[in-house]
Amino acid sequence: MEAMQAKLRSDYRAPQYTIDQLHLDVKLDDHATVVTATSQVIRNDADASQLHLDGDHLTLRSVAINGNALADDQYQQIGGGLLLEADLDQFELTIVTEIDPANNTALEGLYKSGGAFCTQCEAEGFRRITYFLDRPDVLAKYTTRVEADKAAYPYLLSNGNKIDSGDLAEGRHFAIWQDPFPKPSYLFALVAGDFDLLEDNFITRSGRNVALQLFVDRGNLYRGEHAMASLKRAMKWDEQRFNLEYDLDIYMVVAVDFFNMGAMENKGLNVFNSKAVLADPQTATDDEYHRIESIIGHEYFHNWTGNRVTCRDWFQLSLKEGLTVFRDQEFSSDLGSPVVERIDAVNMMRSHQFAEDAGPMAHPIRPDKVLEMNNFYTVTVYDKGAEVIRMMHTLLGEQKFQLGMQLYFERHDGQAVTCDDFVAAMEDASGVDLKLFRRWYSQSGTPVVTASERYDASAGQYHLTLTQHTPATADQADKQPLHIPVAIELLNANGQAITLVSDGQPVANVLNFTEAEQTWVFDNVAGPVVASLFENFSAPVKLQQQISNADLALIMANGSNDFACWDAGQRLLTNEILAIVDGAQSRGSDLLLDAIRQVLLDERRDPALIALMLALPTEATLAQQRSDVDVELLHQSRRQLLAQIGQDLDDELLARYRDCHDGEYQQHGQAVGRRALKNACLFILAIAGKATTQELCGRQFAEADNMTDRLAALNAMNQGQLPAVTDALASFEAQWRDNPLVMDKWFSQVAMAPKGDVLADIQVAMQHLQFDIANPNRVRALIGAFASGNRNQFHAIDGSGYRFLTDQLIELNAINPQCAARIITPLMAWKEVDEERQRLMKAQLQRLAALPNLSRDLYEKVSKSLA
Ligand code: 7MF
Ligand code: ZN
Repeated sequence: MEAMQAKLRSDYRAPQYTIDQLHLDVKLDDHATVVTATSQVIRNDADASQLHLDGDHLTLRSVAINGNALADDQYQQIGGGLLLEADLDQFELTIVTEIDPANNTALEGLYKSGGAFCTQCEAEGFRRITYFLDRPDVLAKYTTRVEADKAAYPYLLSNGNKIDSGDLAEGRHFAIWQDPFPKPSYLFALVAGDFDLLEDNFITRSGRNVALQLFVDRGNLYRGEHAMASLKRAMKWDEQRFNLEYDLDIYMVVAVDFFNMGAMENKGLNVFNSKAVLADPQTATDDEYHRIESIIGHEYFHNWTGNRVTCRDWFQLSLKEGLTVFRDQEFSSDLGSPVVERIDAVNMMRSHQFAEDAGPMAHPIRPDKVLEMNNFYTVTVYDKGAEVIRMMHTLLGEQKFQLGMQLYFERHDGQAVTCDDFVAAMEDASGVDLKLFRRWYSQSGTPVVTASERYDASAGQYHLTLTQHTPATADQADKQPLHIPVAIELLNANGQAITLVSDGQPVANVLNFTEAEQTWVFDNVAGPVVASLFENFSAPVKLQQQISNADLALIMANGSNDFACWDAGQRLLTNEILAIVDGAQSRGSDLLLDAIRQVLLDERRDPALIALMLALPTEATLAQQRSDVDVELLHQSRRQLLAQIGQDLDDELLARYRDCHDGEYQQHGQAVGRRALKNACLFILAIAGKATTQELCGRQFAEADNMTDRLAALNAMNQGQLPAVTDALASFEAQWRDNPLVMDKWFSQVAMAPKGDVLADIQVAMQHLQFDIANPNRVRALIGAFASGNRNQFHAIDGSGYRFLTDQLIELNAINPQCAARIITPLMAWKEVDEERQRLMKAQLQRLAALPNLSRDLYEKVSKSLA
């Protein structure tokens, strides 16, 4: 079947024809939108005589070259696309197609979201709007004329500047938009609807005035203030840190309710999932405030890293995504707490990316083989991609890295380029050799670095030997050594870092680890030291190091580097949980409890960091440490340790809780950190299940003046399964049943209840008026939260969790394949569990494989899982 053919990176060929100008005329109608596309086509390859255009779900009305309609034998419709006789060097191509936006439940191309028309074209959605060269290395200047009913769709938007608008007969109107920058089709956007408009402006560094417009559902203006303020911070930060200024006179952001992802960076007209824009203290948590700032930043930063310089082909996706995630991480870090940002990113890598590397979808950050491109918007391409950029930043330093960025834009502004072009710019601008480093782009898998240490007291020398080994992955058997930057500190008995000296010279604290095995010798070491390796997670690797729990506890409580303290704590907690799993320990050690007590009592430490230090490694992260781990035993052991911490340290936790329980709600860094610590304490106390906690949770739930505190109390009751949770859930539902975004939190609470009959509650929740399987936010909040956030129940030994997820996937497969493919991930991870569960999981994957209408999205994942 042609549609199921994978594409190879090595098969890239420059396009035989290109299109440098496109005029689109879109007459909007629910079921019969008519699109007239007039392209200026140029032949690049003199030998070519046939033009193949991509197309998908289109009804062709007519096709003409230079104004002459083509006869039936001058074109062919094949595999959704269009093949034309085109033995001309240059011509005008006019194609009229008809589409059905109201029945487009896949939410790709042009579709209806609530009452509005909107588009999503990345990666290959433009071909659902018209026949086109729908590939990122074809850059055209767009002019778009939009026409619709005026009363229902007062705003008609597209990329660039509005150059004309007016009224038409029969209550219709039109607007014409012109985008001066050539762009690939995936950056095209069109929106038509009735909105409230929040307006502001930004004066660029060079003094230009940029109009900022945020379009939201009517009645939600005040919920857009935070996104608007975030946008202005992002614009300023990009000028200051990256020397990059916005390039159009208008920047529009539209919030829509039906959206497959978080947001999209369309030139001058970002489209956002409403949950990534709307926030007020009553409905959004601190995490959501933070996430909105970071997504607004991410999409804005794409204007240079993605739009001005784009990808040559989709295998190069990390060129724009890894780099833009790195930039949004730096933005959050510069405006907030660097260590908190780093911990968030590392948690993401360890719990999701390492798991992806270990599973059937393993791929390098620049994949070699792709069946459905939508399946490669992954934590590997995004987050590991950002880690790879970060390693270059570590190796070059900020100054040379910025020289590299400058050279990258000098060379490639207005072009569609490759990851290799980016590395070459970094290399040429800095003089740092990145030849070996490039392997990070082609090799998948998580390297395991093993450290062995020796202290030579008589010579005052410390010897460090590192070996690296990357285990085979599903996609690649053979692995080679990588260029790994190892940030190191040597800590003395007091936990203080000593100066690094080698051969009598002070040396930098980043080691270049490039071979399978390497040894470093440090001089002037007066006594035994503990090596703190991969500080700030200087490389995305797993570390194996013999280090005693006593040393970990010492670093956790007294280390001078915040990240190292957190990391030591995570390692210590992991050791203790696994010791309980293995039956080597029946409870957490005094050493651990003392270290946590010290952290809890530390008045100088940032409360936000303490909150993170009190969070145990997730079951997903722990499961990777053991093969065939017993799901239930792991869950119970982790929970038991948490409950013990709550019981043994109840006074300290309660004191911290009270201390951080502020009066009036404020939305700024310090207040957010204090709420995080307060709620971390409450959570642990709730797991310990003391009667007094019940009251504490109940009071916080009832009296909270903000969603962070209210939801934290509800979540604590729910995870602790305190009796009051039933009433609290009912009262939450009664209060918020008309607000779908808030109801998503309720759906997730229902889905994540740690109890045996959770599926019955989920089935009831699916009947709720706000539940809609066609809305990806609802699906993720309920079904996704169950499969990925309630590991123990998803893996129930009767197979009910697997069956339930599969039932939903079968339905979603026909509605929205992309959404289905996003939530199948937990079902693919059968390697992590015991044989009986493996059998049950594979049986459900077989059920999916047997579907006659299995989508390409699911086919790729299911077939890889069963291979
Ligand atoms: C922050 O990358 C980090 C990642 C594609 C859609 C947004 O700008 C994007 C789009 C997916 C997955 C994650 C993100 C995005 C998409 C995203 C958003 C904010 N180009 Br799919
Ligand atoms: Zn992005």
